[in-house]
Amino acid sequence: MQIKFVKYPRFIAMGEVQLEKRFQDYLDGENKIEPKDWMPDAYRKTLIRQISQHAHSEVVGMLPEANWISRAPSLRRKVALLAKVQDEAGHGLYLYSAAETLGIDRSELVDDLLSGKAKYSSIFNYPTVSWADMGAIGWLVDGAAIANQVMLCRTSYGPYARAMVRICKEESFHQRQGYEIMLSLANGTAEQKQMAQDALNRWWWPSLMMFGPTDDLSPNSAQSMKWKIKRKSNDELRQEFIDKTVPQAEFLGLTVPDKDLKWNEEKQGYDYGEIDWEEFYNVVKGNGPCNKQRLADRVKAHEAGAWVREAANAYAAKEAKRKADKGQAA
Ligand code: BYC
Repeated sequence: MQIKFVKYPRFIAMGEVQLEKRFQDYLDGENKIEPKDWMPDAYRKTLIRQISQHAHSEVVGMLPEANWISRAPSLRRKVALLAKVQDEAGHGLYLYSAAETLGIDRSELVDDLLSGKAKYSSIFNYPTVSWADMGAIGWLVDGAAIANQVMLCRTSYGPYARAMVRICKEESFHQRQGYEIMLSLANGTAEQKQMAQDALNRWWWPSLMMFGPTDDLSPNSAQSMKWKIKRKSNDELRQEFIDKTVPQAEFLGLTVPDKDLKWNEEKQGYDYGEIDWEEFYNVVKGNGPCNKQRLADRVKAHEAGAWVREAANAYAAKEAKRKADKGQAA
């Protein structure tokens, strides 16, 4: 039998410690937490932090690719890239909605992004300098995103898990879209192949950084794993991504830019070189190559969209009044 874990009325008399124990037992029984269920404050805060950072990443993630929509080399490529970028806007919206079920207002989350207070994925602070970067982003960045997000389909918070199922389906198309661009370039002229190699050289290490710091230096991981928000650790996911992606690079005839990359028969996985964590923390702190530009672009887009928000609010107020007047008349 499933125990529905609500604080009231059954558990209202319980102390915080008892509630937390019941909460953990409930999670250990592989049950999902839903918005109206009781949850520790720290669980709520962790989810708001992670889901909103994820939403911001999707929204900022549109910028490096949007740069190439008007320069895609064919109508087919343009349509696919446009659809991908639109999907990312949609992912941002599902995720902001999931965060709102935890009792926070979307405008507060957006303000935190625009003021530079909130984090978003480090990967989107790198420039997209050639068409091959669209291939590398789809293949590597969306590939890394899938590795991370498939486990989030089983995360313990219901609205986040359900949003992730939908997002992952779309991410698979994004990854194929990117890999297909890489395949065409790798099988094209020597110059095109070189473009693909150059993109791999620049995106490989930042893609590995997407998984976050190593497990021993990840302050949030232990608790998030206990609460089953995260199902696999940063290092586990990074390893899975490398093991899946290296053969794909070989198939393309491209070289992964890591002289220490080597198959390890015993662990049945690749050993890889040291990640430049100084670069990672520098980017996360706001000093990456494009941080300032990305935020300025988001602020500009938000200001330009003010009239849409105002119109939607005016319409909602008008509808509410109409319903209230109708109710009074009845
Ligand atoms: N960049 O204790 P840790 C996409 C922060 S969007 C920046 O391991 P946690 C896509 C971390 O937030 C991809 N910051 O944290 C979109 C924490 O700081 P705070 C985004 C990072 O949360 C468009 C601190 O470092 N995916 O797929 O347990 C086009 C310590 O880290 C990063 C998601 O957001 C980073 N790379 O684990 C294409 C997935 N890494 O908050 C593609 C959901 C770490 O304590 N998020 N930090 O100040 C997660 O799964 C987890 O939040 C992370 C980090 C694995 C990212």
